[in-house]
Amino acid sequence: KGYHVAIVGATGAVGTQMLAILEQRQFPIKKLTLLSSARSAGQSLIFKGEEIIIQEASSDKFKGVDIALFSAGGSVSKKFAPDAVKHGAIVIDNTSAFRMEEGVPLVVPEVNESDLALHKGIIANPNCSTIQMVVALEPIRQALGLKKVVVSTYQAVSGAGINAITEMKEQSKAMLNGEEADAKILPVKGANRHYPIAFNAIPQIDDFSDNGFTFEEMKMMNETKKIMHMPNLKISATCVRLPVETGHSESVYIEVNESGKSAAEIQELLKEAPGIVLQDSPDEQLYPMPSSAAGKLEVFVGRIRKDLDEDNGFHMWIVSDNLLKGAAWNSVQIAESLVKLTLV
Ligand code: 11C
Repeated sequence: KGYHVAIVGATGAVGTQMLAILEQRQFPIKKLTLLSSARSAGQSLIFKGEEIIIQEASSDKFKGVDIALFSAGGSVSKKFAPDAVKHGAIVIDNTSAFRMEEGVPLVVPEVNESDLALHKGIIANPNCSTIQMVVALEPIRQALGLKKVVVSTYQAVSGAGINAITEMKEQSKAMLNGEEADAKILPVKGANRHYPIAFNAIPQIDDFSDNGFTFEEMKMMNETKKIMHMPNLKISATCVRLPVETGHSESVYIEVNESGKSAAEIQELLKEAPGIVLQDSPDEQLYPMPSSAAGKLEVFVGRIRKDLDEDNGFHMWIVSDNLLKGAAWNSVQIAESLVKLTLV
């Protein structure tokens, strides 16, 4: 009883978390297929105490698969996701390959679960920094309307993969020993220049587009509009990488439609909202931090303040585990929604 689930990119930073979450949530699985590049094929991972050998991904491996969770980079998704769909699988894709395609639902269950019904085989999982922000914004939009969003991110290195974490740790050791730090990965693998992330802050995540925004910033802006069904939302993003292992943080300024609201009213809205933990008590120095959010499924919100000049303006601080709610958990949550809505 249950579903045949495949994970593509099983050994990656997100893939290993997918495996853990499927087990933790007791997702109904009758068979689990783990796929990867040729490099990791032959290795094994443990699921529910059982060793599963990882196989090299190829089109025929999707025969009989009900749900395929992809997290092996956009090019792998582009190559294999259509094949998986042809073989009858529903693809939940954690890459940016199909997110902005018309007809592909881009889903955060707390916000737009009903979009799942429109799927034609592929469902896209949004970018991690987008997901945690829309979870916090949606209850506010529903109650007060949303006019404008200005976000600055403080993103963890695990967003760039396991090798980026290793690089940060090696750079830190080297610098503490008075040696030069070697940088090969960040800000972007194929870039002309690399900078150490240890003891640093890098205002570049992904490549630059022609308008001066990076693709990470463009993703946050475009994906938010699509998920929230607000094509005319005024939104701008600045994305920055910090030497934090896991947990993205965001400073978010919003303007709502309704005037005369207080920070306490925003707190009340978020306290009751799904997937959110309010951590907002300055007297007790209680606020979200990556160190306390890492390993948790929820989105943590605090530092809610009313702007001093703009009556409709509010500031807040949003933190979540970028590998869990930002990736693996949101993907598995989509799978759970598909089961609940009998769409699989
Ligand atoms: C980062 N947000 O932190 C990126 C990683 O589009 O799924 C995820 C990129 C994506 O580097």
